[in-house]
Amino acid sequence: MKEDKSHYFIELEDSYGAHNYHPLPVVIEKACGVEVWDVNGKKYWDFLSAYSAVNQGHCHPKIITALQEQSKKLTLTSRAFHNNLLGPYEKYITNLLGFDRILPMNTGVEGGESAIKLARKWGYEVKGIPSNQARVVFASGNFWGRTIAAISSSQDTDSYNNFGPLVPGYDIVPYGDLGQLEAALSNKNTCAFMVEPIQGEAGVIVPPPGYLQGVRELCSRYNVLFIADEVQTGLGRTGKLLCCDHENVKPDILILGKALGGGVLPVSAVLSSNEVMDVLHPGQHGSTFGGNPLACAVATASLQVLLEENMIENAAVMGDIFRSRLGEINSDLILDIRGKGLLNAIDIRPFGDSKTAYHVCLELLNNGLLAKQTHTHTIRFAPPLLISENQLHEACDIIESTILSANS
Ligand code: IF1
Repeated sequence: MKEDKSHYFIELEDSYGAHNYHPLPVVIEKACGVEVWDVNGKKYWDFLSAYSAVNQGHCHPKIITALQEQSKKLTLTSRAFHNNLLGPYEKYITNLLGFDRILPMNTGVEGGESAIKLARKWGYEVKGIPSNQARVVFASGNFWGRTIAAISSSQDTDSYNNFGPLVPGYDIVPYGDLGQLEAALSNKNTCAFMVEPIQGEAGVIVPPPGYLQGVRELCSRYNVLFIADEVQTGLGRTGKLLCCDHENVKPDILILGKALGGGVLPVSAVLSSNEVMDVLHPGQHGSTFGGNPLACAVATASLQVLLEENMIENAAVMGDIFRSRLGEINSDLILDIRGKGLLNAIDIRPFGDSKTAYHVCLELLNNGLLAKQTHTHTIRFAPPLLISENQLHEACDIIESTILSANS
């Protein structure tokens, strides 16, 4: 019996790291495309993609080359000086996505914080909201990161409990409910509504058809900025370049992150119009690493491979096949199947002696597929967007056999 090398690494993390996660018991050592290998050499299909930060597949050669080549020349100047990568990247991404300007940041939550700062300042200086009275509306079930501002909009006690005092000036409305949204937007002090086009952490919650068009119309009617948090849903994940594209809706502010860094660097971006971006003047916002040349090179390659290798269309096609395969699984454990493109989830009925989605994920792990549960009963499935049909069927065979045997 070969020794399991995982324990050594798991025990080191347990001894020396903060216990802010409860990972599945697997230690990954190598990855390529849709596949990862643990320290024992066992292969797994990656159906989490680092929560959609690896849309382009692990260690994509073009992205790695961009990282390697730029890192030999120039990695960081700070914004105290110009560099020869930022301007071309800013032109490329704003033209690609149809916005006037980009505010380059690093993590997704910095993108959210920056968007809220922009919206509040626009509220005071353009909409005319009285000083310190600006309100931002969020949808129930939202998740946009772990900073104090982000957890202040959360309804998940684990996210905010004992981290107070929280940020004031927030209102929460039910996700998908345009009537209650209108009531909140009609408040003259409301400057923005920040929403995920599909809620990721909440469990891949897809809003009713027409919701995003309704959001767009109401935000325009009440002169409120529509902020689309596409950190998880953006960049091809749902089978369109942006999830808002499913309803042909353009937000006033777009937040990108995760896969913008191609799975190799934290890169995020806030994109908007001149009217909104022009409220920012030198010294009013910034970031040491925001817009650094290495991130610009990696983000450019990350966007190019999505388009050049047709990963977005592939996500749409493979997503349809994936959901139909899940629908063919003859098991009463599956209570719901939902998603768009390659952002999907299933709800698992509690089974056996109080077994839940977590136990199914453990069995999937044993059978060679990595997926993670969220909120006890939901399993999110989000493989890299370049997955082939053959790979998808192999993975679906594992999911099917695992679910059919889970309750036997
Ligand atoms: C964790 C969750 C996903 C996000 C959306 C902004 C951010 C995220 C829609 C912030 C980040 C990450 C955070 C990570 C796990 C993961 C996650 F389960 F926590 F909620 F994806 F669903 N907007 N989501 O999903 O981006 O600052 O992390 O770069 O905190 O455990 P970040």
